[in-house]
Amino acid sequence: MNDEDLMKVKVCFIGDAGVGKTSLIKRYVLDVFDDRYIATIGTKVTKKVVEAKDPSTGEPIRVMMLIWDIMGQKGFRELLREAYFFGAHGAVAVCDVTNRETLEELRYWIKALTDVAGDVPLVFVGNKADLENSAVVREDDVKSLSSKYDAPAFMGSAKTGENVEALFKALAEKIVEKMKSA
Ligand SMILES: Nc1nc2c(ncn2[C@@H]2O[C@H](COP(=O)(O)OP(=O)(O)OP(=O)(O)O)[C@@H](O)[C@H]2O)c(=O)[nH]1
Ligand SMILES: [Mg+2]
Repeated sequence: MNDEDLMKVKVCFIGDAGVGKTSLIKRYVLDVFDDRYIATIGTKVTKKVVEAKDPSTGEPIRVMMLIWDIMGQKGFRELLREAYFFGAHGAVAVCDVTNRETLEELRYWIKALTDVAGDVPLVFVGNKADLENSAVVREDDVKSLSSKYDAPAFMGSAKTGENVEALFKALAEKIVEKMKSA
């Protein structure tokens, strides 16, 4: 199959500044990690073909993801939401497990997204799970929020790579499932 024939979907990474959105995308696309923090200004779009399984048939599927890495500075959320979220098919909601406020803030990120893009499939990630000693957000905390949106939740780490592939696959599958049922 040519790449031109692939289903193309727009996916947004949402969550506060510093939670690790850029790092998760870099781990997935380039398989690298950097300890330095360089805040994203505006947005950066990366393409990657995600290999997953059709949830209804079990057949392998390939989805071309246009991954929108969005700046987490809250001051820009309302200002830029139309530009960022228009036409999104799904989103990855990222919090930092060492910072409880970043989990609470996800409600507002999701509201901004769904106001523009509608009720699109979501996947939740409690990132920085490698920092066990300073973690204040537990898997159950992330799950209790994600269940309100009927979304899967993962504890993950851009640093170790834990669950990074899994979260992209899970989102691809949710998006395909939703498109088929529409
Ligand atoms: N220990 C650890 N550090 C991480 C992890 N993911 C990201 N970081 C660090 O957290 C900082 C912020 O990561 P970014 O990926 O730039 O965060 P962001 O969400 O893109 O931030 P904005 O672009 O400002 O919205 C960087 O110093 C990263 O190295 C992780 O899984 N574990
Ligand atoms: Mg960033």
